[in-house]
Amino acid sequence: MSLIASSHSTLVLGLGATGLSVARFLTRSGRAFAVADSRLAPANQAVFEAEFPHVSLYLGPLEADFLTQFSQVILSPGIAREEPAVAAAIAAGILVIGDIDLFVQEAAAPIVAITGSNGKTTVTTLVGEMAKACGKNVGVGGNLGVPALDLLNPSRELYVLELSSFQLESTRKLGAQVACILNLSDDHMDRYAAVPGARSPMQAYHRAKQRIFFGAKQIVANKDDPLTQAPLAEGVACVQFGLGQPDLKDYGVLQDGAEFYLARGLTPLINTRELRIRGRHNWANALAALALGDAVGLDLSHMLNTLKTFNGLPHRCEYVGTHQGVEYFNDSKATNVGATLAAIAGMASRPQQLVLILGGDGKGADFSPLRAACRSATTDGGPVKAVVTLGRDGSAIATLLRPVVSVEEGSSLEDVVQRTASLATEGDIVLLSPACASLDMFKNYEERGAMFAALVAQL
Ligand code: UMA
Ligand code: ADP
Repeated sequence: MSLIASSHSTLVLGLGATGLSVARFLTRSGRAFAVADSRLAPANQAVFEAEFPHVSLYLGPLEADFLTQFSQVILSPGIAREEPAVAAAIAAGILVIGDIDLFVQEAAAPIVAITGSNGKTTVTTLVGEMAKACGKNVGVGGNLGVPALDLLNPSRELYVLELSSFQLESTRKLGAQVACILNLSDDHMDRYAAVPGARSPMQAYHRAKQRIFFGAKQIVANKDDPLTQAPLAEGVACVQFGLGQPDLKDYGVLQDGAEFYLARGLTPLINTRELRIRGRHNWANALAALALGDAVGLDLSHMLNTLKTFNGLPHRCEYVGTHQGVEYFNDSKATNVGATLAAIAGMASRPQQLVLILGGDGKGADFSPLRAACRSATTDGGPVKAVVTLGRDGSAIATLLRPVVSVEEGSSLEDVVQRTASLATEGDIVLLSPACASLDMFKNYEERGAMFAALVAQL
């Protein structure tokens, strides 16, 4: 990659959804820039060339000598700061920031900032729906849906952003009105394997997530997960949520006989039976949404109405059909172990036994917590009747689980669905909750989930 036109001082690095949104933003702002991508033929090349015919595009392996010719680099989240050419540019004093930094400089309305290993999209969508129910002009996006810069509009009254650790790594000072890490468990350990100065990949991942608190005016933290607490919360209002009985002004769960209520302090707010989204992890998500909404002044009764009507999102413990008395659920968005543990716990509260589909690209995760969750219904009084594995890390998961539960290894998703149909009997549940990313076999988790639903429909 060599620099042909050296008149640019800003380089947009990466031509994905983020890169395009940055290019649009810089064009609107009248600022010159060039674009680069390490791939020789990125998928968005044609879109880019049609929309920005006069902007230079450099394709091919990244080189430090090239990056250091710019005064600032706007880095896409899919490229790590540890990538050698990027690390060299940072070491050489080049300003390397992300799209969220540009967003913050421009956004005039308060920001609700949400991160975590699981539940981000659910909580972000919920808070967005709550704000809409209150009549607010709200921009909802970030790591989900519309990239942050494409949400910018002077008429906005509120922004609700889902932020990934990849985005937060390159964000200097977010300054959110309220910021929250919902929970923290192993994810993206392959990306965080080699971060200089970190004791472990998990510590590097945690540090990236904690950047969400920089400049926050209020914090919402998960009482049940110490890693979600802000390190320097002094002088910053902090409200907690959790699944236990809440302290005054915090959010939690009150039990009255067989009934459970989401509550603030001693005040019950809503019976959990009134929620459409299922599972105790979704009680936690609803509590987080209430706390975040309250922090930006949303009206309680509108927020509670939203909880009563919000049906949840596709690919998250989504019911997709029944065949011969067996219910099939698509939780393809469970791309890490923590999400699968929550799905098993949620489903295990029902009397049915589970036939579980696991496997894909584990992103370097430790699968061992799955062993305790996958106790056999036949020999151990556990919730799982059988496991069928799939994909790159399927065999590793099969080897781990064989001592505790019956396991079969599938060769394709078609084969896996056929096997689950033979293993499950009337009254059982088949749950696709892979604990892995899909990218070894599918375009994305949506394609995996849609294919699963289609195969179930064909049974
Ligand atoms: N890539 C290259 N070379 C480049 C640039 C990118 O090989 O020069 C590769 C990356 O390694 C990655 C892919 O291209 O495999 C996409 O990277 P990107 O940074 O261009 O991604 P975008 O299309 O801009 O999408 C990103 C988020 N993707 C990632 O962080 C990987 C999207 O989240 C997000 O919706 C979008 O910005 C808008 O904000 C997706 C995601 O998977 C859904 N996020 C991860 C997650 O949720 O776990 C973090
Ligand atoms: P994210 O955007 O963080 O990936 P989603 O709301 O899309 O979160 O949910 C992703 C997966 O995590 C789904 O499989 C869902 O069932 C599960 N999940 C949702 N909320 C939680 C939670 N609070 N704790 C654990 N798992 C969760």
